Amino acid sequence: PPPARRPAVDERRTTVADARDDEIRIPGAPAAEPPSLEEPTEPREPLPPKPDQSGPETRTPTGAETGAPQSAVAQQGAYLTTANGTRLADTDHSLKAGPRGPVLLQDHHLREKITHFDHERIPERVVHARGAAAHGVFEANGAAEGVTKAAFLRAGTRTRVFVRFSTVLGSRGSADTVRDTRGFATKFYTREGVYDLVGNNIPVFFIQDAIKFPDIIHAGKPHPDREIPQAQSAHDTFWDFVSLHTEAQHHTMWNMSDRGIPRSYRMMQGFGVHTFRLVNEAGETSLVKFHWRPKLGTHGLTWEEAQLLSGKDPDFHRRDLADAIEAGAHPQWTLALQVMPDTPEETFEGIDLLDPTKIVPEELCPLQEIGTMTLDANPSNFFAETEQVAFHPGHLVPGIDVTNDPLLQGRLFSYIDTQITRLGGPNFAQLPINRTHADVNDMLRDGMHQTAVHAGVAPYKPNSLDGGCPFHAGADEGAFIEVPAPVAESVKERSQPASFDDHFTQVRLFYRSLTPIEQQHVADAYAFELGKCYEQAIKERQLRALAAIDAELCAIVAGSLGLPVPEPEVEVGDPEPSPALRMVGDAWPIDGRMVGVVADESTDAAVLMAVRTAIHGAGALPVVIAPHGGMLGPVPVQRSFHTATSVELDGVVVLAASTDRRAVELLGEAFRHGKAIGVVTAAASALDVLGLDPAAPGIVTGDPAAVTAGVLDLLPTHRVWDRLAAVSA
Ligand code: HDE
Repeated sequence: PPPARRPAVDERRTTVADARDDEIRIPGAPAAEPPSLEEPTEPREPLPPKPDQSGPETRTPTGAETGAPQSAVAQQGAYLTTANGTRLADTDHSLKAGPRGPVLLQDHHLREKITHFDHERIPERVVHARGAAAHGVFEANGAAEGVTKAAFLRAGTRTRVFVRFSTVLGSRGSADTVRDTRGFATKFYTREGVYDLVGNNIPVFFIQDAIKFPDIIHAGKPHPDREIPQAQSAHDTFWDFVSLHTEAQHHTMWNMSDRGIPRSYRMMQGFGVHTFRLVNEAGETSLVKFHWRPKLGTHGLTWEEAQLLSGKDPDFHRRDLADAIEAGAHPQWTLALQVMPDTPEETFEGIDLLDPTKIVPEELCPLQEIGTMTLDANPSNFFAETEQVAFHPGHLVPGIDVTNDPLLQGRLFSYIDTQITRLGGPNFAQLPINRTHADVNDMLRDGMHQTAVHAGVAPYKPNSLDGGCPFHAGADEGAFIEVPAPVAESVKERSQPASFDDHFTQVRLFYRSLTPIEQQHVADAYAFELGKCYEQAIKERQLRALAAIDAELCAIVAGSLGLPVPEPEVEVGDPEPSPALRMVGDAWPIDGRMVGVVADESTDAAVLMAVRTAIHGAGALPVVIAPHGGMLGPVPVQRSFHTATSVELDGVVVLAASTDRRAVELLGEAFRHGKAIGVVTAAASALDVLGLDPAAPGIVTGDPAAVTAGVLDLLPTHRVWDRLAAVSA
C-alpha cells in the first residue's frame, strides 16, 4: 500500500481550523494515531520521483475544480539525491581529511548544497514586496457580454485565478497591518491567454503620470540615510512630497481613512483604478472602471488594533487569509463594472476618465455585477507561487483594451522590465505560476532560464522553411486587435490636460461622504502621521492642503499639532457626498468571523460545547481561550491567556470570570475597540473589575445561550459603532 500522507494540517497547530476539525470529529470514534516525534529510520516505499520542477499546480487549463496539490509532502522519492539524481549516503557531514582534518574542496555535495543555498533569494519587488496569495475560480454571470467579447466573461464560464494581495511600501518581512495602500492583483488563466487585473484597494492614485512614480516611491520608502521608518508613511519625506505635489492629496486621504488599515484581505474592495476600454463582438466600445466587492463587506482595524497586531502578529493578514481558506470559509468577491460611453472627450459627468486621481461616484454611475470570484486554495509553495508570480497590466485578452491614461501607459512598460531583474531574465512567463492555460506559439527564443526545447529552424516571420508557420490570426480566430481609437492631432509636448488640475474637490467629496466616526479616524491619522514629522514647514504646508479640503478637519489636525489654522488659499467646489464611500452602516455576512470564548476549569463542558456549536452554526469560528493550553475537559483550548489576543477576535463570550491580568486586558481592549461582548451572569464580575458598564452599547448579559446569540447578532455590523464613538470621543 502507498505510505500514508502527512496530514495537510499539522496536528500540533492551533489554528482556527482546529476548532472546526474538532467539531466534526465523531464522538466515540478512535482517536487518530498521534504522529511520532522521532525521525523514521527505514526508508518508506519509494514513491515516483518528482516528475520535474513543473510546479505545484495541478489545475487543468480547462478550469476544472481545484485539483489536489501534487503532493502534501516535500520529497516524493525514498532516497535523498543530488540535483542530478545521484543517491546520497550522508548529508550531515562534509568530506574531511580525517575526523579533525580540513574540509576537502572535492566535496561536490557540500558545494552543490551550499552554492544553491547562497542563491536562494531573489530581489524583492521594488514596491508591493510584502504579500500573500491564493488560488481560486472566477465565474462570469454574462452581464458583461453586451460590452465585451472577452470569452471568460461569457455567462457560466469558470476561469481559474491566482490573486496576490500586498502592502506597497514595506520590505518582504514587514508587518501586515501598517497604514498603507493594499495591492489586489488578479491573474485570470483564460483560454484566450492570461488576463491580469493589477489593482489596489484604493480607487485613485498619488500621481497622474507614470514619470512621477519613482518620485512618490522614493518619498514613501524609508529615508535613504538610516533606512527608517519601515512600511510607514508617517515621516518627513512622504509628507514633503504629498504636500508639494497636491494631486497626491486624494489618495493620501484614503490612506488616512480606515481603508489604510484593512481588517482582512478578505474584507477589502479592489479597484482597477484606471479607465479601461472594452470592445464587444460588434466592435462597439465603452469606457469602464473595474471594482471588486467583498461579500463580507469592507472593514478596517482601529489604529490601536493595527499597532498591537504589528507587534503581536505581524503576519496577521497573511495568516487570516490562509486560515480562512483552510477552514473552508472561502472568501468571495463580485466583479463589477461602471460602464460609461466612449465619447471623444473621454469624460463622464464632467469627470476626466483619463485622470487616475478621480473616482466616478457610484451614485452617478452604478455598478453592474459581472461575475463572482471565490478563493478556494492556498499556495503550496510561497516562493514558487506568491513570490514568482509576475503580473502585468499589458496581459490583455480580446475585448479588453487600455486607454491613454498616462499612468497606465507607463505601467505597460514597467511591469515586464521589473521582472527581468526580479526573476532573472526574460523567460518568467515559463514559470509554473505564470504559465498561460492557452496554447503558446511564440517566436521568443533562448535567454536566461529558458526551459523550452524549441524544435524547428525558423523562429522568424515571414519564413518558408517552417511552411510559413505560425500564421497570423484575425478577429474571427480570436486575435487581440487594438481598438482603433482615434488619436487627437496634436504636438509633441510634456504637458497634461487642464482638467487634471483640480486636486481638491474629490478629496472633499471623500471626506464629506464619511460618517462622523470615520471622519474622526481620518483626523486622528493625520494628527499621528504629521506629528511624527520633524520639519515644521512640511506640517504647515500639509495644513494648507487640509484647509482647502475641509476647514473643520484642518482645525482639528492643526490643534493636535499645536499649529495655527491656515486660511484656505484655493476655491474648491461643493460636491454631493457619495454614501457608497462609507464603510459604516451596513450589515454583512459573518462567515469566518472569530469569536473568543473565555472559559476555565469551572466552566460546564456541555455549556462550552453548546456555545461553540452555536457560533459554528452561524458560520463564525469559536476560539476557546483558557488559563492554560491543552484541554479543558473534553474541549481543546485554542489560545491560553499567554497567546490569546483581543485583536484577532471580532467578539468575545465570557463564560468564566478571571482576574488574570491578560484576560482582563483582553476584555478591556475588546471594549475599547467596539467589539461585541457577551458576559454570562455568573461572570459579571469580569466587567466590575474593569469598571465597565454592563448597559454600555454592545454588551450582552444573561445565560450562555442568550449572550452567544446576542454577540452573533452584533457581528454583522463589524463593530459596535456607538460604543467606539463614545470611547474614542
Ligand atoms: Fe504598480 N508596480 N506601478 N501600481 N503594482 C509593481 O511590478 C508601477 C500602480 C500594483 O502582487 C511592480 O511586478 C509603475 C497603480 C500592484 O506582484 C512595478 C506605476 C496600481 C503590484 C510597478 C505603478 C499598481 C504592483 C513592482 C506608475 C493600481 C503588485 C513588482 C505608473 C492600479 C503585483 C512588479 C504583485 C507592482 C510599477 C502604479 C498596482 C515596479 C511604474 C496605479 C498590485 O513594475
